[in-house]
Amino acid sequence: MELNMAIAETLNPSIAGGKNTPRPVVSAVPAYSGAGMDALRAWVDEIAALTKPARIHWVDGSRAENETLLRGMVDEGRLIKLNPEWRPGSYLARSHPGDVARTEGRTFIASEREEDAGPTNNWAEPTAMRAELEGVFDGSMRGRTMYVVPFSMGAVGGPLSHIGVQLTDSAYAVVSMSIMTRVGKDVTKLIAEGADWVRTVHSVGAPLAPGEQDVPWPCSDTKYVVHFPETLEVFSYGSGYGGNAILAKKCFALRIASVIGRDQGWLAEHMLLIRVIDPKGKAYHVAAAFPSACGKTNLAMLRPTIPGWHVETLGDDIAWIRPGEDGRLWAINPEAGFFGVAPGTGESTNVTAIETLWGNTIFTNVALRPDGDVWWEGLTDEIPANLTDWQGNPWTPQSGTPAAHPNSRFTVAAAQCPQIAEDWDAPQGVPLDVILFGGRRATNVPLVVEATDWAHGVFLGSTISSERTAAAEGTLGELRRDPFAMLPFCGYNMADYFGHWLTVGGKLRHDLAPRIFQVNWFRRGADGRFLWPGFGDNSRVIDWIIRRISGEVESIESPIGRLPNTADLNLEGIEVPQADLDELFSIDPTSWLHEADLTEEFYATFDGKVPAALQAELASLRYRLTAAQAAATN
Ligand code: OXD
Ligand code: MN
Repeated sequence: MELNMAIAETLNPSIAGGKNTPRPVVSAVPAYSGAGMDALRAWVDEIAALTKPARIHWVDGSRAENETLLRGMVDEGRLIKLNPEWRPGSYLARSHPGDVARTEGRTFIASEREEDAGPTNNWAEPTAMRAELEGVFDGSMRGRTMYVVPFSMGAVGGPLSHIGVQLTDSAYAVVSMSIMTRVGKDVTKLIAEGADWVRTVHSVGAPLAPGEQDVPWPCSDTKYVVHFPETLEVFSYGSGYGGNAILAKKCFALRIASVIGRDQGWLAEHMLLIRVIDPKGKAYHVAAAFPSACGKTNLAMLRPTIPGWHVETLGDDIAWIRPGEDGRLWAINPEAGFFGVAPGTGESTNVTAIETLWGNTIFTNVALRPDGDVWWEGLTDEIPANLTDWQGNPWTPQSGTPAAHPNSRFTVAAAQCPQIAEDWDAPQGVPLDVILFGGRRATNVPLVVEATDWAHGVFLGSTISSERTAAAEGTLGELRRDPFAMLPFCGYNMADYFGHWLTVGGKLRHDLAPRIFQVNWFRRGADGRFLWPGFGDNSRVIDWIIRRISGEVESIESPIGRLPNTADLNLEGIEVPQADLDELFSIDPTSWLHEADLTEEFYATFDGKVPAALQAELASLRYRLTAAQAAATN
């Protein structure tokens, strides 16, 4: 597909890439000038000289351009247009069966010093990695269009925002980036005017020989997702899927931004962001970190079951959080869309998400209905007849495989969410009142516990973990550590990251710092039953938290933090037996001492770098637990 050929120009011959490589045809270069623009063009030329695309298109972010791209992808068989009667402006993409998720094993932090990547990241020596990448990217875009995608995370030009450019040979990545970020010429203008920007390069790694027939989802068996934190660059190769291709998301807004935040005194977090409005109309802002599969999107779009409470969505995945001059923490959602997991999202679990997906959505790897709409497990109780599965094969419940891939996704603009806050993209963000850390724990961790102070809250964040739920993922019941839900997303040594959290806390006004709580919706009774109904009823926990920070209710001291008096929980309209409530908050000092041993083992993996303040938290936790154990046996 040729875009905007009327304004095509021929590229600087110096980048033609040798006698056998025809010069790429270039379209839609914005007419800005200045040193910033020169630097951008020089970089585009440099990457084009390496990757040797047939065409280069500068994305202007216009609606017409987006429509041309989508139409082209349908014509080329890369997207299926859904029936506009059910799902206007929406498309289905089917990935290669081997390209269905982020590839953590092939994700690298190429920092100068190995210890700056830390034990939770794959480290690569940067000079050697650059040489390796030059090899794999050499000619990787042959026969394809290289798109130049200028994007802003946060409102364009906002005080908490950052900008970047993604070069990609995937039109799917371009249309996805256009939903997930603010893409357009106004970003290029900022670059031309001298703004700092992050360089990201993406290739699906499937060059086309002349006349070669393309496939709907090109990708490569060889994959790399490499971050250079010192030079703020990302190189991703071989995958067209999600976080491997939408480089603004996990690669930039978390891994690279966490490094920028470390250096500039702010936090890039894997957190949802909501505004909770109490029955008196007072608004509170809550940021919450949850590992995958812990109901994060559901909480981001919570519909409280208790009368009088409202939740407005601000973000579902990432928050950038900065101390303000007023001594509070201010947060933005840097993204512009939701890239959510489809399976399990349904009328009964997340009606807001379902309403958000009414149209203008790109679905990937979900099932197709014969009427041209989509379906996935959990969307409806009833399974529609004659489905086509995510790989394009006829499917029935007897097929023995899921109709939609378990990591199938929807990509949709945040603005389509019916409960999005009116000011969700306000450049200055919102002041945070509460930070939540959650995991999926069948045992030990109570429904909610309040940190005694900031350092204790950081300690709680550093110990987030979930039990492995299936033998295939490891030993059943074994803890999978996911501190701050950032394990795969922290761009530097996580021990330094814990220290950075302590430092940021030190810059806040003691009385205005957000209060930190740990939550666990997933505790089970001895009979294996969930003890807490979850979903909309999680608003009852938020209600207690808000009344707690407003000074309306007292808490009970326990060895692991402050617990609610169960009589203070608003349980009107639901039946939770007192025995279940007691079990939800029961603390067994012996198993908690074992938990403390596991935390010590985890901390030991950081070679003595875990901050002394957190070691002190661990020591005092043990002291309190030992005292409680002694009291229980006396
Ligand atoms: C995501 C993730 O895709 O956290 O958001 O894995
Ligand atoms: Mn996420």
